[in-house]
Amino acid sequence: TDRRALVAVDLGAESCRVSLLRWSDGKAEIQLVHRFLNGPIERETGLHWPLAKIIDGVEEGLRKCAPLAPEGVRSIAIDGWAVDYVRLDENGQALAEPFCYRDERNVRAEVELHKRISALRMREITGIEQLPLNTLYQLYADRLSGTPEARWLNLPEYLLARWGAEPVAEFTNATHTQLVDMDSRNWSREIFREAGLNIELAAKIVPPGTLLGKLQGPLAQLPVFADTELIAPACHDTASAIAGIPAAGDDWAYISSGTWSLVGTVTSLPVDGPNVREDSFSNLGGVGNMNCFHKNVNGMWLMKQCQNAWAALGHEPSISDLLHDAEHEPVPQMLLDVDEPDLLRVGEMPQRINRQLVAKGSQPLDEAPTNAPAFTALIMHSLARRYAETLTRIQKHTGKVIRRIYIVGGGSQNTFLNRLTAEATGFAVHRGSPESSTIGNFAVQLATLESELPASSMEFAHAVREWSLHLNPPS
Ligand code: LFR
Repeated sequence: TDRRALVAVDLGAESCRVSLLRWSDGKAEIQLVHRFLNGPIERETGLHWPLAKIIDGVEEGLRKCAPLAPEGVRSIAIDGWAVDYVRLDENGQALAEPFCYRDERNVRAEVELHKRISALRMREITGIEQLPLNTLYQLYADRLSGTPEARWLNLPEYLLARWGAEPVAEFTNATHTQLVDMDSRNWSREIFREAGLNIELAAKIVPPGTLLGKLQGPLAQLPVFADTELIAPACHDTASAIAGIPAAGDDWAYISSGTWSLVGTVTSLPVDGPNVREDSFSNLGGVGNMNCFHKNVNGMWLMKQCQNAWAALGHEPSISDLLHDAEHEPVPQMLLDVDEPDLLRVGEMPQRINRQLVAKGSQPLDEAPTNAPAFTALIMHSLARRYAETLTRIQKHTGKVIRRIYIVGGGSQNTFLNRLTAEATGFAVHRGSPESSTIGNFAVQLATLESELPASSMEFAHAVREWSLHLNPPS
């Protein structure tokens, strides 16, 4: 067997990671090689991602892998947050920095687009939660602003293409664009047509676990990268994180906890019906044709935005200190609606939170940065309650009996929130890996490289699960 190393890149809204998997005595060992901070940047044209910085950071990570893997690198795969995309010129070069999905332009695009195609019809076709951040509304916003149409790729697929991969739209990531027909599992001609978008400019959809060609360019000059495959993992980080959960049975739900909290459960088929639509749950593509039935709930975004506001006033307590102090705060009287659109926006988070409290007839919190623990407690209690409500709805819609929750992603380290979540839901909380996206990314690479082709999607899902069991340290 080929015992060369593997590389997984995981792009996060707050930080990006490059990890290396090497073999030692037949066992895979994962090491975080490079991590760099990320975040949306306010430019004159709106809220963007620093594309050049992301590219440089990933390249630096890949270069750092070289001396650590003298045996050579067999493959590289990239996952990241969904929906954002890079527009390309004829040579496949980026035309501009991608917009960040939180840019305000999507709000108007959503209103305008629904004059042409109803939210209900869109829901029937795609089966997903209608969020203004979805790629569809962003492409429509481009249209409204007179931006010339161009070929586009979601960000992880763009980076793969940049380093030599065939340009594709990986299925799990494509489902989050709100442009995919959930029955045909392909681009929806109807939605493209009604939105006046050119379907020819979207890339071909491929399943997670597709070989996309060899690494090319200057990096491929390094001997360790001389014969390295580029692989599409589940390019949607959440689908990767779910693939990285080592659970058996059918009685578990997940919370993929990072900037967002994705609260849901895996099903074999999409879950639909009028109540599901009303509740606005998503059916998103999962690895091996599985369906990720979940809802976007706000997450560590609330904390990060508060921390930014306090830092601007010179107050920079660590997150662990904040959580520790928050545990000793009294239980808040009034909880937040964490998913109110105002709390998904950038900046002034303590003020936004207080505006909501006042609108609900409650007292605002003291905004002095020294009162950060009270804000932290309010956020944590409010998230836990929202998780519990969401999980109740999930059981109703799926008919499943949930007994356990796997919490994965960076937020899984938050023992205060985990405790509140256990209390609010009554379920056993299992702490999965904080790097579950990376584990799922590697598991898909291994299933792709090691399986006898052609594997059915069931076999593929099974192989990925076996690998994710192997990669998750037993708890
Ligand atoms: C998590 C995530 C969510 C998606 C949001 C925006 O990182 O990918 O699944 O809804 O970011 O892309």
